[in-house]
Amino acid sequence: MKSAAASKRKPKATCIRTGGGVEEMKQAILDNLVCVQGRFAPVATPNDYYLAVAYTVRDRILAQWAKTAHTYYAKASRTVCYLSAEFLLGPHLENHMINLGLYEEVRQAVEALGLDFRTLIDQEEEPGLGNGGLGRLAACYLDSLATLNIPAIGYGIRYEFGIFTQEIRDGWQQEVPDQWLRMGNPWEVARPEIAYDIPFGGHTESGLDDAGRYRVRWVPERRIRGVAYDTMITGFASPSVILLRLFRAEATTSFDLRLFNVGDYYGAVHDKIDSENLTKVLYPNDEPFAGRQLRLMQQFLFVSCALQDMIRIYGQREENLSRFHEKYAIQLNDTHPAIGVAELMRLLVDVHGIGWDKAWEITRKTFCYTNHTLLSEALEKWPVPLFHAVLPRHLEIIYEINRRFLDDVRRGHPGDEDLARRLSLIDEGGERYVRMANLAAVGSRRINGVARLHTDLLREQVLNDFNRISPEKFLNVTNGVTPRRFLVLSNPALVALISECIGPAWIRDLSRLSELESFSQDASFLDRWRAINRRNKELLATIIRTRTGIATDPDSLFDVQVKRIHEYKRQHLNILHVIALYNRIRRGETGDLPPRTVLFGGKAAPGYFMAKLIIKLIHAVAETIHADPKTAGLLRVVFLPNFNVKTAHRVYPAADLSEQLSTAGKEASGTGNMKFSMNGALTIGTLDGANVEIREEVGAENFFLFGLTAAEVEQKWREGWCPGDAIAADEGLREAIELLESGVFSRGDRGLFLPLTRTLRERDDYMLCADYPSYIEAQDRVGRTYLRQKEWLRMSVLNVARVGKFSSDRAIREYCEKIWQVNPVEIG
Ligand code: F58
Repeated sequence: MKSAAASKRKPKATCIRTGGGVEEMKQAILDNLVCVQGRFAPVATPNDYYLAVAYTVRDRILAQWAKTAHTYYAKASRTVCYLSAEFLLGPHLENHMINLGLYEEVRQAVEALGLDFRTLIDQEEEPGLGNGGLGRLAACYLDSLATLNIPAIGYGIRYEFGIFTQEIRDGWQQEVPDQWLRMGNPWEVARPEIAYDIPFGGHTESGLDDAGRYRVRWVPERRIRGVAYDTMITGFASPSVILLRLFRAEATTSFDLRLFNVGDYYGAVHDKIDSENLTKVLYPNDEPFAGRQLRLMQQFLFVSCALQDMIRIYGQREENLSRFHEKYAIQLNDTHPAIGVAELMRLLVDVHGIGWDKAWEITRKTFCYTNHTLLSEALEKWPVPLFHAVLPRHLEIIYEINRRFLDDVRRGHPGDEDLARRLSLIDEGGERYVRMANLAAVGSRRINGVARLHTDLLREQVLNDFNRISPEKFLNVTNGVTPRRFLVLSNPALVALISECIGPAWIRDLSRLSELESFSQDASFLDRWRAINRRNKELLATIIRTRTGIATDPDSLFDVQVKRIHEYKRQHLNILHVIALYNRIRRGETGDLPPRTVLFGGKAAPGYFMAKLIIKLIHAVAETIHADPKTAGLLRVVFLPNFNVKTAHRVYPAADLSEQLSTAGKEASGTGNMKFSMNGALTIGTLDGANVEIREEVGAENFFLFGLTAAEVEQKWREGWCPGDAIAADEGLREAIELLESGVFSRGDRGLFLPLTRTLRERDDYMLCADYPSYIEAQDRVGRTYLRQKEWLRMSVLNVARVGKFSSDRAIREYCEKIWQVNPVEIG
């Protein structure tokens, strides 16, 4: 037997699965390479090593996840279920390293193995399971839920192909399938035992049950299985790890044995292939709404799986479902999961035998709904025949909800048939539609918009009638973004400087950035601030050069607009300014023009012709400008292809100017605007979405405002908006449009951009011509201010110091207090 002294001297046992030391992690990487991946070092590729590191980090997460799950189970905590058809997560590895506080250790372990850390990080394919703002917001909220120790789970769809990869050929967008799963996905755990058979189609039958109660039975035509895949979400410096549970469609039986036995092999596997198609691909349309059957089926599959999963978990502790709403707060991320209202009713009434009234009470107390758009063309409404073919029982339930709801409305507002018609869940003015926003509004306890202006407009316009009958349901929660990904991960040098000055507590409490204000006059601090921005621009310039071949000058003003391409976002207004600059350069009027690099990025919906033409326009203008020697050293225009989360990490920290140009009243919030400001870029923007609040926070003097207000836009429409007058009144605008029509930018082809110039001249739905003069004037102010570097830097620091409100932590706290009534839970 060893002596007590000897056993004390024994080094502490280390664990290569959970240990946080460099040596343990080095061992774990090599171990995973062989034992998990079946590779050996001499032939391992960078991707093999990336996977080995990912498994190493994942092990540490799983250990924490087990603790979190056990705590939530033991404490039976009230849980937030965030239902979203999209989660645009972005790459995981570095984010987890930061959150776990293991960044340096992992990096050292990787380097100790003789590997290049950056090469390895760059191997990761990002899960692009979203179109843009809405999906990215869901991902930011998961980060904050985990950081704040809120019991939560995200439910969504595991698309095999995420948002397409954008390639540019001859200036035109080409879509290439996104094969993010090609090399395997180390961040997910398949849960084949968590699977639900989801019915589709068929018909319903009704009758009395043994107890004499009226019951409806849905006899579906087919079933498709939804299988769970779990992705762990870590929080920053937090012990809790929450789950994103995504469902993948599979066939309920792999083979139709009847067909197989008669020798029809292909027929036998057809159903399998057909079923799996359901979650194959993310619909790449940001707007407008396209009523595709497959889309409705996708929505129902994940929502039904999610609700059945909640009922299963609830059933582990509770006997009957009468307190379901006490256990869960379900958030509908827009109307894509709104079918959940009818599905929960079906599960409660048809499957679990609860009476209608009690079921409706539970349902209404469970759901809350976030609206993300004011564009009427983007509102989801399904043709009744299509809806009936896919979900016949849900259509009956929706009719019944509607009948009772409209009875109430008529009792409260006798004689106001117009009101009842507008509130109805069914649009009956012509072809009949199911209105999903109305279903979500009726079935929810709270309804929120995503910025103050947006919520005000929701109440005044899109959901005005709901606001009339239930004003107490409405509230605003202005969006926020996670400072971990969009600052700590993307801009480490700035983060180091900030933490050196005010300590690191701001990362969990962004309002503390205000302590930076006192440094905004400190010359040596401003010098360091400038040097960091300059270095970030150099890095971006290298990326631009590699991807586009265009050389840009890091000393020029980096003027950036990155977001989905859409007419309402007005990338073409930006291009009109570029053309105006070009005209000035040609005339030699370059006096107060700082050198500029105008950078664009963003995808266009594949079927959106105008958006694709805007991408072509940007390329065409760039080509002409770059071919003219007069512009050398003064103006460069770049379209950075395939803007995604990974690229975003490089873009926001390198921007000087953030372009937020939407026509007032059109952009619900915007979140890119927050990411830019957080990294020290100044905003040129309209009073739209969250720009209003950003300007309020950073101070009007630190924001370049232009354009009509939402009320003025409305007023102009009422007065009869006529772009011709605005064009006639502004020489620069006339000149720019005429130049576009002259073929100068299209190798003499006068017709190429006519669809754009014609809409500007004839309709100008987004009022570019109305806002043009004030935009140009604001851009002139930008140029002049940029030449006064000291002033610019001071404004930049103040933007960062005052951006604290736009952390997703603040937003999630508001959801918890005002909407969900969910509290943090201590883990352990
Ligand atoms: C966006 N919506 C809003 N929708 O446009 C933006 O103002 C807001 O900041 C953001 O939501 C977060 O609240 C948006 O991104 C989509 O991408 C949908 C995807 C599914 C199809 C319909 C559009």
